[in-house]
Amino acid sequence: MVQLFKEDIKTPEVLAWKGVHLFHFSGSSCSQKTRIVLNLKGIEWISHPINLLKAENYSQWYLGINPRGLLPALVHNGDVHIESNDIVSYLDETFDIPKLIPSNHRGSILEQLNTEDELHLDLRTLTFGFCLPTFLTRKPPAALEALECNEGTVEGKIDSHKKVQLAFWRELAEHGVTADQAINAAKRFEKAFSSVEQQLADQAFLYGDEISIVDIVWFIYAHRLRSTGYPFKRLHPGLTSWYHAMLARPEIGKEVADPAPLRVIRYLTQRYQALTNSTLEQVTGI
Ligand SMILES: N[C@@H](CCC(=O)N[C@@H](CS)C(=O)NCC(=O)O)C(=O)O
Repeated sequence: MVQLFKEDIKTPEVLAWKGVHLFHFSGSSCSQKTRIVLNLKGIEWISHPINLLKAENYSQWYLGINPRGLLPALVHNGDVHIESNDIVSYLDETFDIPKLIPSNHRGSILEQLNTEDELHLDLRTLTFGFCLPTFLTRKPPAALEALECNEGTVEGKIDSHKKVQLAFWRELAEHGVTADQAINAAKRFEKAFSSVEQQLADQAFLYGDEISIVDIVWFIYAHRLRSTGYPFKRLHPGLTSWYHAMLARPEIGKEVADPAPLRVIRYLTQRYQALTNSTLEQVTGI
Protein backbone atom coordinates (compact mmCIF):
# COMPACT_ATOMS: atom_id res chain seq x y z
CA MET A 1 0.00 0.00 0.00
CA VAL A 2 1.54 3.31 -1.03
CA GLN A 3 1.19 6.04 1.57
CA LEU A 4 3.67 8.83 1.04
CA PHE A 5 5.99 9.84 3.88
CA LYS A 6 5.72 13.41 5.13
CA GLU A 7 9.16 14.13 3.65
CA ASP A 8 7.97 12.94 0.20
CA ILE A 9 5.43 15.77 0.12
CA LYS A 10 6.92 18.91 -1.40
CA THR A 11 3.58 20.77 -1.58
CA PRO A 12 3.27 21.11 2.18
CA GLU A 13 -0.12 22.82 2.41
CA VAL A 14 -1.88 19.48 1.86
CA LEU A 15 -0.44 18.19 5.13
CA ALA A 16 -2.84 20.52 6.95
CA TRP A 17 -5.94 19.49 4.97
CA LYS A 18 -8.76 17.93 6.98
CA GLY A 19 -11.27 15.44 5.56
CA VAL A 20 -11.15 13.50 2.31
CA HIS A 21 -9.71 15.25 -0.75
CA LEU A 22 -9.35 13.69 -4.17
CA PHE A 23 -7.18 14.82 -7.08
CA HIS A 24 -8.81 13.41 -10.18
CA PHE A 25 -9.82 13.89 -13.81
CA SER A 26 -13.27 13.15 -15.19
CA GLY A 27 -12.15 10.83 -18.01
CA SER A 28 -9.39 9.00 -16.12
CA SER A 29 -10.33 5.37 -15.53
CA CYS A 30 -8.48 5.19 -12.20
CA SER A 31 -10.21 8.37 -11.03
CA GLN A 32 -13.60 6.99 -12.11
CA LYS A 33 -12.97 3.84 -10.06
CA THR A 34 -12.12 5.90 -6.98
CA ARG A 35 -15.09 8.25 -7.34
CA ILE A 36 -17.43 5.26 -7.67
CA VAL A 37 -16.08 3.82 -4.42
CA LEU A 38 -16.56 7.18 -2.67
CA ASN A 39 -20.14 7.34 -4.00
CA LEU A 40 -21.05 3.78 -3.03
CA LYS A 41 -19.68 4.27 0.45
CA GLY A 42 -21.40 7.65 0.83
CA ILE A 43 -18.13 9.36 1.79
CA GLU A 44 -18.11 13.15 1.63
CA TRP A 45 -15.13 14.41 -0.30
CA ILE A 46 -13.60 17.57 -1.65
CA SER A 47 -12.84 17.62 -5.35
CA HIS A 48 -9.53 18.84 -6.82
CA PRO A 49 -9.76 18.44 -10.60
CA ILE A 50 -6.44 18.14 -12.44
CA ASN A 51 -6.69 18.45 -16.21
CA LEU A 52 -4.64 15.71 -17.89
CA LEU A 53 -5.24 17.26 -21.32
CA LYS A 54 -3.45 20.39 -20.12
CA ALA A 55 -0.70 18.31 -18.45
CA GLU A 56 -1.55 19.89 -15.09
CA ASN A 57 -0.40 16.63 -13.49
CA TYR A 58 3.20 17.58 -14.35
CA SER A 59 3.11 20.95 -12.59
CA GLN A 60 5.64 21.29 -9.76
CA TRP A 61 2.70 21.82 -7.42
CA TYR A 62 1.07 18.48 -8.26
CA LEU A 63 4.37 16.60 -8.50
CA GLY A 64 4.91 17.81 -4.94
CA ILE A 65 1.84 15.75 -3.99
CA ASN A 66 2.23 12.74 -6.28
CA PRO A 67 5.83 12.44 -7.55
CA ARG A 68 4.62 9.91 -10.15
CA GLY A 69 2.49 12.63 -11.76
CA LEU A 70 -0.47 10.25 -11.89
CA LEU A 71 -4.12 10.51 -10.93
CA PRO A 72 -5.82 9.86 -8.66
CA ALA A 73 -4.24 10.96 -5.38
CA LEU A 74 -6.10 11.00 -2.10
CA VAL A 75 -5.38 13.25 0.86
CA HIS A 76 -7.08 12.13 4.06
CA ASN A 77 -6.47 14.28 7.13
CA GLY A 78 -3.09 15.28 5.74
CA ASP A 79 -1.93 11.78 4.72
CA VAL A 80 -1.32 11.32 1.00
CA HIS A 81 -2.20 8.05 -0.71
CA ILE A 82 -1.42 7.23 -4.32
CA GLU A 83 -2.14 4.22 -6.61
CA SER A 84 -5.86 3.80 -7.17
CA ASN A 85 -6.06 0.22 -5.92
CA ASP A 86 -4.25 1.17 -2.74
CA ILE A 87 -6.55 4.16 -2.36
CA VAL A 88 -9.72 2.10 -2.71
CA SER A 89 -8.38 -0.56 -0.33
CA TYR A 90 -7.55 2.18 2.18
CA LEU A 91 -11.03 3.70 1.82
CA ASP A 92 -12.61 0.29 2.31
CA GLU A 93 -10.67 -0.29 5.51
CA THR A 94 -11.23 3.21 6.86
CA PHE A 95 -14.91 3.65 5.98
CA ASP A 96 -16.56 0.44 6.89
CA ILE A 97 -19.94 0.22 5.19
CA PRO A 98 -20.70 -1.15 2.66
CA LYS A 99 -17.70 -3.47 2.54
CA LEU A 100 -16.33 -3.68 -1.00
CA ILE A 101 -13.46 -6.02 -0.09
CA PRO A 102 -15.12 -8.74 1.99
CA SER A 103 -12.53 -10.20 4.38
CA ASN A 104 -13.25 -13.82 3.37
CA HIS A 105 -12.15 -13.06 -0.22
CA ARG A 106 -9.44 -10.51 0.51
CA GLY A 107 -6.54 -12.58 -0.90
CA SER A 108 -8.10 -13.35 -4.24
CA ILE A 109 -9.54 -9.84 -4.56
CA LEU A 110 -6.10 -8.28 -4.07
CA GLU A 111 -4.74 -10.67 -6.71
CA GLN A 112 -7.40 -9.54 -9.18
CA LEU A 113 -6.63 -5.90 -8.41
CA ASN A 114 -3.00 -6.59 -9.31
CA THR A 115 -4.04 -8.22 -12.58
CA GLU A 116 -6.17 -5.19 -13.36
CA ASP A 117 -3.33 -2.79 -12.55
CA GLU A 118 -0.95 -4.72 -14.82
CA LEU A 119 -3.37 -4.16 -17.71
CA HIS A 120 -3.49 -0.41 -17.24
CA LEU A 121 -1.00 0.47 -19.96
CA ASP A 122 -2.86 -1.87 -22.32
CA LEU A 123 -6.01 0.12 -21.64
CA ARG A 124 -4.13 3.31 -22.49
CA THR A 125 -2.81 1.69 -25.66
CA LEU A 126 -6.28 0.80 -26.93
CA THR A 127 -7.78 4.11 -25.80
CA PHE A 128 -5.11 6.14 -27.54
CA GLY A 129 -5.08 3.90 -30.59
CA PHE A 130 -8.82 3.71 -31.21
CA CYS A 131 -10.73 6.47 -29.35
CA LEU A 132 -8.74 9.64 -29.65
CA PRO A 133 -6.99 11.56 -32.41
CA THR A 134 -3.19 11.68 -32.14
CA PHE A 135 -3.01 15.33 -31.09
CA LEU A 136 -4.92 14.60 -27.88
CA THR A 137 -2.67 11.73 -26.85
CA ARG A 138 0.75 13.39 -26.99
CA LYS A 139 2.39 14.97 -23.95
CA PRO A 140 4.24 18.26 -24.45
CA PRO A 141 8.01 17.49 -24.25
CA ALA A 142 8.38 20.20 -21.57
CA ALA A 143 5.86 18.38 -19.38
CA LEU A 144 7.80 15.11 -19.68
CA GLU A 145 11.01 16.95 -18.86
CA ALA A 146 9.35 18.35 -15.75
CA LEU A 147 8.52 14.80 -14.69
CA GLU A 148 11.99 13.52 -15.54
CA CYS A 149 13.79 16.30 -13.65
CA ASN A 150 11.55 16.12 -10.60
CA GLU A 151 13.48 14.56 -7.75
CA GLY A 152 10.45 13.50 -5.78
CA THR A 153 10.55 10.37 -3.67
CA VAL A 154 7.94 7.73 -2.91
CA GLU A 155 8.16 6.29 0.60
CA GLY A 156 11.60 7.89 0.89
CA LYS A 157 13.06 6.34 -2.27
CA ILE A 158 13.70 7.60 -5.79
CA ASP A 159 10.81 6.11 -7.71
CA SER A 160 11.25 3.62 -10.55
CA HIS A 161 7.65 4.02 -11.82
CA LYS A 162 8.48 7.35 -13.39
CA LYS A 163 10.77 5.67 -15.93
CA VAL A 164 7.92 3.44 -17.11
CA GLN A 165 5.66 6.46 -17.65
CA LEU A 166 8.35 8.42 -19.49
CA ALA A 167 9.15 5.45 -21.74
CA PHE A 168 5.46 4.98 -22.53
CA TRP A 169 4.87 8.61 -23.56
CA ARG A 170 8.10 8.91 -25.54
CA GLU A 171 7.51 5.70 -27.43
CA LEU A 172 3.95 6.78 -28.17
CA ALA A 173 5.24 10.11 -29.53
CA GLU A 174 7.79 8.35 -31.73
CA HIS A 175 5.87 5.34 -33.08
CA GLY A 176 2.21 5.88 -32.21
CA VAL A 177 0.26 2.77 -31.20
CA THR A 178 1.75 -0.10 -33.19
CA ALA A 179 -0.30 -3.03 -34.49
CA ASP A 180 1.70 -5.42 -32.28
CA GLN A 181 0.97 -3.41 -29.16
CA ALA A 182 -2.73 -3.28 -30.05
CA ILE A 183 -2.89 -7.03 -30.77
CA ASN A 184 -1.14 -7.94 -27.52
CA ALA A 185 -3.32 -5.60 -25.51
CA ALA A 186 -6.54 -6.91 -27.09
CA LYS A 187 -5.48 -10.52 -26.45
CA ARG A 188 -4.68 -9.83 -22.82
CA PHE A 189 -8.12 -8.27 -22.34
CA GLU A 190 -9.78 -11.19 -24.06
CA LYS A 191 -8.09 -13.55 -21.61
CA ALA A 192 -8.89 -11.42 -18.57
CA PHE A 193 -12.55 -10.93 -19.50
CA SER A 194 -13.03 -14.61 -20.36
CA SER A 195 -12.09 -15.38 -16.81
CA VAL A 196 -14.38 -12.64 -15.45
CA GLU A 197 -17.15 -14.17 -17.57
CA GLN A 198 -16.55 -17.61 -16.07
CA GLN A 199 -16.58 -16.19 -12.57
CA LEU A 200 -19.91 -14.50 -13.26
CA ALA A 201 -21.53 -17.54 -14.85
CA ASP A 202 -23.83 -18.33 -11.94
CA GLN A 203 -23.87 -15.23 -9.75
CA ALA A 204 -24.92 -11.60 -10.04
CA PHE A 205 -21.56 -10.16 -8.96
CA LEU A 206 -18.02 -11.49 -8.98
CA TYR A 207 -18.10 -12.48 -5.32
CA GLY A 208 -21.73 -13.46 -4.91
CA ASP A 209 -24.85 -11.34 -4.41
CA GLU A 210 -23.13 -8.13 -3.37
CA ILE A 211 -21.08 -5.75 -5.45
CA SER A 212 -17.35 -5.74 -4.66
CA ILE A 213 -14.39 -3.64 -5.72
CA VAL A 214 -13.57 -6.25 -8.35
CA ASP A 215 -16.90 -5.64 -10.11
CA ILE A 216 -16.08 -1.95 -10.16
CA VAL A 217 -12.57 -2.26 -11.60
CA TRP A 218 -13.60 -4.70 -14.35
CA PHE A 219 -16.68 -2.63 -15.13
CA ILE A 220 -14.51 0.44 -15.68
CA TYR A 221 -12.28 -1.49 -18.10
CA ALA A 222 -15.30 -3.03 -19.85
CA HIS A 223 -16.84 0.40 -20.30
CA ARG A 224 -13.67 1.87 -21.79
CA LEU A 225 -13.05 -1.13 -24.02
CA ARG A 226 -16.54 -0.88 -25.47
CA SER A 227 -15.77 2.68 -26.50
CA THR A 228 -12.59 1.60 -28.32
CA GLY A 229 -14.54 -0.71 -30.62
CA TYR A 230 -13.33 -3.87 -28.82
CA PRO A 231 -16.15 -6.32 -29.68
CA PHE A 232 -17.23 -6.78 -26.12
CA LYS A 233 -20.69 -8.12 -26.80
CA ARG A 234 -19.45 -10.68 -29.34
CA LEU A 235 -16.51 -11.92 -27.25
CA HIS A 236 -18.11 -11.80 -23.83
CA PRO A 237 -21.89 -12.15 -24.23
CA GLY A 238 -22.15 -13.49 -20.68
CA LEU A 239 -21.15 -10.08 -19.34
CA THR A 240 -23.92 -8.06 -20.99
CA SER A 241 -26.47 -8.07 -18.19
CA TRP A 242 -23.85 -7.57 -15.46
CA TYR A 243 -22.41 -4.62 -17.41
CA HIS A 244 -25.81 -2.94 -17.91
CA ALA A 245 -26.85 -3.51 -14.30
CA MET A 246 -23.65 -1.81 -13.14
CA LEU A 247 -24.04 1.09 -15.59
CA ALA A 248 -27.65 1.65 -14.47
CA ARG A 249 -26.60 2.39 -10.88
CA PRO A 250 -26.51 6.19 -10.51
CA GLU A 251 -23.38 6.10 -8.29
CA ILE A 252 -21.61 4.34 -11.16
CA GLY A 253 -23.19 5.59 -14.37
CA LYS A 254 -22.68 9.28 -13.62
CA GLU A 255 -18.92 8.80 -13.17
CA VAL A 256 -18.33 7.26 -16.58
CA ALA A 257 -20.60 9.45 -18.73
CA ASP A 258 -18.52 11.00 -21.49
CA PRO A 259 -18.96 14.71 -22.20
CA ALA A 260 -20.60 15.48 -25.58
CA PRO A 261 -17.43 16.93 -27.22
CA LEU A 262 -15.54 13.74 -26.43
CA ARG A 263 -18.30 11.63 -27.98
CA VAL A 264 -18.08 13.71 -31.15
CA ILE A 265 -14.29 13.40 -31.28
CA ARG A 266 -14.53 9.64 -30.79
CA TYR A 267 -17.20 9.32 -33.45
CA LEU A 268 -15.07 11.22 -35.99
CA THR A 269 -11.91 9.27 -35.08
CA GLN A 270 -13.69 5.96 -35.52
CA ARG A 271 -15.41 7.03 -38.75
CA TYR A 272 -11.99 7.83 -40.16
CA GLN A 273 -10.67 4.46 -38.97
CA ALA A 274 -13.61 2.67 -40.60
CA LEU A 275 -12.89 4.44 -43.89
CA THR A 276 -9.20 3.53 -43.72
CA ASN A 277 -9.70 -0.08 -42.53
CA SER A 278 -7.93 0.62 -39.27
CA THR A 279 -10.57 -0.07 -36.62
CA LEU A 280 -9.60 -2.05 -33.54
CA GLU A 281 -11.15 -5.22 -34.96
CA GLN A 282 -9.34 -4.77 -38.28
CA VAL A 283 -5.95 -4.00 -36.73
CA THR A 284 -6.03 -6.69 -34.03
CA GLY A 285 -8.00 -9.35 -35.92
CA ILE A 286 -9.81 -10.06 -32.68
N1 LIG B 1 -1.29 2.41 -11.32
C1 LIG B 1 -1.81 3.76 -11.27
C2 LIG B 1 -2.08 4.23 -12.67
C3 LIG B 1 -2.53 5.66 -12.62
C4 LIG B 1 -2.62 6.28 -14.01
O1 LIG B 1 -1.94 5.85 -14.95
N2 LIG B 1 -3.47 7.28 -14.10
C5 LIG B 1 -3.66 7.95 -15.35
C6 LIG B 1 -5.09 8.33 -15.53
S1 LIG B 1 -6.13 6.89 -15.53
C7 LIG B 1 -2.80 9.19 -15.38
O2 LIG B 1 -2.71 9.90 -14.40
N3 LIG B 1 -2.12 9.42 -16.50
C8 LIG B 1 -1.19 10.49 -16.61
C9 LIG B 1 -1.29 11.26 -17.84
O3 LIG B 1 -2.23 11.04 -18.63
O4 LIG B 1 -0.43 12.12 -18.03
C10 LIG B 1 -3.07 3.81 -10.42
O5 LIG B 1 -3.80 2.81 -10.40
O6 LIG B 1 -3.32 4.83 -9.76
